Amino acid sequence: MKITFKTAASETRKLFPDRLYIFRSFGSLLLLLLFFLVPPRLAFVLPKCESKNCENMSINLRTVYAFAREMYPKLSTEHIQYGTAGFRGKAEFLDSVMFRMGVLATLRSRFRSGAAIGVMITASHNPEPDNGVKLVDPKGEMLEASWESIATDLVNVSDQELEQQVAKIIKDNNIDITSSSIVYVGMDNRYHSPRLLKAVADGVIALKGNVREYGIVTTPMLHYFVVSANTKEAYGKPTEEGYYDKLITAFKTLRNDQLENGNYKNNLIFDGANGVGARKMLQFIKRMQNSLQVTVINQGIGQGKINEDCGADYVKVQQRPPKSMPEVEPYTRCCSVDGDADRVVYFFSNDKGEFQLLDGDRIATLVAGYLMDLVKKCQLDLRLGLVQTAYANGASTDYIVNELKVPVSCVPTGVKHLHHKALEYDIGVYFEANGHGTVVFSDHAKSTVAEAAKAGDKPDAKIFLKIIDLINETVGDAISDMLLVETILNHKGWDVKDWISTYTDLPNQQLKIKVQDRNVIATTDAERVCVKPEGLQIEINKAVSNYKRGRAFVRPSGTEDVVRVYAEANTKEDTVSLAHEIGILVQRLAGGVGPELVHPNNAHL
Ligand code: 16G
Ligand code: MG
Repeated sequence: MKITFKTAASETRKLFPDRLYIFRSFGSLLLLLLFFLVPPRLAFVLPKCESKNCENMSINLRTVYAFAREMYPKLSTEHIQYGTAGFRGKAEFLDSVMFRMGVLATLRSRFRSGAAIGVMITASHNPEPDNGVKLVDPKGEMLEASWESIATDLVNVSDQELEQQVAKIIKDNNIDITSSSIVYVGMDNRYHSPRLLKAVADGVIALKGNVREYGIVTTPMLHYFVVSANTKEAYGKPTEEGYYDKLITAFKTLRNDQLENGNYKNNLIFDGANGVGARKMLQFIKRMQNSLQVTVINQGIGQGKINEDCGADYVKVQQRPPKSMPEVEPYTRCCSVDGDADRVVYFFSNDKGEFQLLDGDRIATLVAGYLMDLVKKCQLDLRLGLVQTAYANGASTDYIVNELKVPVSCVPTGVKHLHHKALEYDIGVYFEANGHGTVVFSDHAKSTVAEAAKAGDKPDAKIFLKIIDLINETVGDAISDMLLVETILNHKGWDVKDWISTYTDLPNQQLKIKVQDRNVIATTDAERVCVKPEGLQIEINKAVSNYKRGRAFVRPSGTEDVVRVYAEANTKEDTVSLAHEIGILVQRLAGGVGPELVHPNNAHL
């Protein structure tokens, strides 16, 4: 078997000309030598390889331990868990985690008969000192749930136990360790990402796997590469240029020569969160030849830190514009993406200077309404459904049910739950309120649309086909979603005023409550009902019943050590009071720590 170890993309080199990198490559060479010299302890030798893509070889698991001990020792004994966003934490403790995830991705690739597996190094919307890692399965989905616990066990064993643990994974999953494998690795633009990428690559090498490094890319780009490779390029070319080409060709065709239409103006402010999204947007601009006029702010050049006072999470949670906003006319369309560009939200200021948010729910309703129209215009027999989480604003759900008349379902937080549910429809639109989402089309839907387009008598079917091309189905993709929103607004001749007037959001508020152990909270019914601790839901119901259009729920966070509270009601004042009441209930009944919550109206007392 060939061992390929491509160097990181030149972009990365330019940005991070660090000697450590060279030193570490040298270190890897030494360890590779060791690979062949150490006496085998746990060696898997298969006399004959069934696969065409591999040669007779032995894998010496001692190498995994040797790499770990010499280069990626485990520095922390704190137990960490593979959650909705993979592993996340302070970058200085992640080297050993990354190395082990390189090992695991190789095993996973072999388990999935040599299909490409992705490893993305990013901490998304977290602050700059954090980093993280998540694995991408062959069809572009998040790592299968049963392997999340395998990943958790693998990163938590000591260096001494590592060799044994890897052997256990191989045995338990009946993995042909000599078969071919390929791991695709990408990273965001945090300064520690290249170091961590090297650790992942070394994990792959320790098992004689193949690795392809994509350098600095957005999370959705990496998903796209994985799916493109595994579909033998039916989805697209698994290169950065292939990605731009696919989206831009579809976007330009859909726009045609009509750059402005009705109230739609061809200008957009794009907040790149000082992350990789800004960098890639600049690449898009170069290639789009003004079919969309974009001004990129928070480009990540100079002092700006990733996600600091900017980006989709900041704009959504703080309900205010990001830093570095230029003076713009009221109602100018603006959007913000997060640090790894898999979320997007829109916003603008009205003529009173008030901030207005168009979040994931708004994008979902815009997209679902538009696709529903296309289905009707083309007279296609396709089932369209929309998937939301409990965080979706009640007004958006009412609008979907009563106005759009689209079936809607609610699932627990986390992309994998939404994605999974969306696959049940011919056309599944899914979005979290935080701007994370996309559309998935069944094979049946794609072939139905393609046939209609071929028939030639339905111009809308041709548009529909290009819309499918414009969407990155593999996962929420901020840039693809943004191009889709721009296309729909352009086709409808809408500005932000038209868009926001479709329905009126209910005021809503979120709180974070610190408790001794957030796992004392257990929920059911897509996190809308709390079943533990006993009695809490009864109290929540009582509180909610006092507020007109009141709704509230509590859930343990999957990414932070807190319990999250969500409340909405008819007025801002009611929402604040309801959120406060629920927060107090959590503190009292679920082991709150720290001082009791103060009602904002009494904060000055
Ligand atoms: C992760 C999820 C995101 C979810 C968020 C909730 C993925 C790829 N990301 O970032 O979808 O909204 O967690 O965080 O699934 P929380 O559990 O801390 O509220
Ligand atoms: Mg993200």
